[in-house]
Amino acid sequence: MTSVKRFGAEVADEERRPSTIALGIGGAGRNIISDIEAKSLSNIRMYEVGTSERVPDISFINISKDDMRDAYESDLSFNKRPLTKSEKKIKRRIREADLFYLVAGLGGETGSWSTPPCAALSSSYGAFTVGLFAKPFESENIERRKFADRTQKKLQKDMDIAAVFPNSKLLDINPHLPMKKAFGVINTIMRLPMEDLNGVITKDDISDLKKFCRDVEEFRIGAGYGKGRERGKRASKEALRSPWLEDFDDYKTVLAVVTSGEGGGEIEAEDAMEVIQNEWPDVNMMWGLRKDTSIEDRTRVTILAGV
Ligand SMILES: Nc1nc2c(ncn2[C@@H]2O[C@H](COP(=O)(O)OP(=O)(O)OP(=O)(O)O)[C@@H](O)[C@H]2O)c(=O)[nH]1
Ligand SMILES: [Mg+2]
Repeated sequence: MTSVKRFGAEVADEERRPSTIALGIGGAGRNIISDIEAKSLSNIRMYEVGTSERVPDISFINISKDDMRDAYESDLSFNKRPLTKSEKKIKRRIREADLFYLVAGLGGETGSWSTPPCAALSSSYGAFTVGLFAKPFESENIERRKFADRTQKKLQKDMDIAAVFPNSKLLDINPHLPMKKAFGVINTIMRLPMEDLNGVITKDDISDLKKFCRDVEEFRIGAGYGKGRERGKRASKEALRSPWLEDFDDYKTVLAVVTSGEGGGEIEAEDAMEVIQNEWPDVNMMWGLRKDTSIEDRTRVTILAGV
C-alpha cells in the first residue's frame, strides 16, 4: 500500500517554525549560500564555512583544512574523539537548531573534509539534517569524482536527506553554457529545497519527516513551473522532466512542495500530486503547500525523489 500524506502549514507563528541554520561549505557551498536570492531567506541563519583565502560575503566561520582533514580521516566517531580546533569553532559559532542545511560541492578538499563533521554535529543535536550536494562534472578528474562518492557514503549515517545534483546534467540543459552561468543555473535550483521546505515545514513535522526519509539513500530533485489552465499539472509535468531525476526510475519516496502564486491553491496542488502519482504509482508521498506571490500567477512544484 502506498501512502500520500500532507505535512506543514501555509501560515504558522514564528515559534512553530523550526529554527534553521544553513552552512555553505567550501567553494561551491559558499557560492550557493552567499547568492543574493539565498540572502533573502530571512528565516534561515546562514554561514559560509571555509578558509580565509576567499573573502566572505556573509557570516563566516574560518576553518583550517588540516583540522578538517584530520577529522575526516579519524577512525573514531565524532562523539568519541577530541574535536579539532576548527570543529570546536564551528560548534561554538552555531547554536543548536531544529533543521540544518549543509550545502557543498563534493570532491573538493574543503567541502568534502568539512561536511561529514558538520553533519555529525547536526545529527548530535537530533536536528533534521538536509544535504544539498553538487557532484563534479564527468569531465573532472577521476580521483575527484571518487572522493565525492566516498564522502557521500561517509555522510550517509548522519543525513536525513542527501540530495545530490550531478553537475554534468547541466550540459543536457545547454551544452554551450559557460561554466559561471551554468553554476548560476544549478545553484538557483539547489536553493529551492531550502526556500520551499522552509515556507511550509513546522516543528511538529520533523519527527514524521525523519521517519519518512529513513531508508532513502539518495534524493534527486525536479522542479517546474506551470501557468494558465491546469497550472498545477503543468508544473508537475515539467518537474518530472528535470534532468536531475533521469538516472533512476525506481523512486520509492517523494517529498513535494507546491508553491502557489496569485490565485492558485488547493486545487492546483491536488492536480499536481495526481500527476506524480500517475507517473510513479508505487511511491509514498508527503507533500505541502505554500503561498508565494513573488512567482506571480504561476505554480511551482519542487520534488525531492528518493531511491
Ligand atoms: N553546482 C556548483 N558546483 C560547483 C560550484 N563551484 C564548484 N563546484 C563543483 O564542486 C566541486 C568541488 O569544488 P569546490 O567547492 O570549489 O571545492 P572546495 O570545497 O572549495 O575544495 P578546495 O578548493 O579543494 O579546498 C567541483 O568539483 C565542482 O564540480 C558552484 O558554484 N556550483
Ligand atoms: Mg575551494
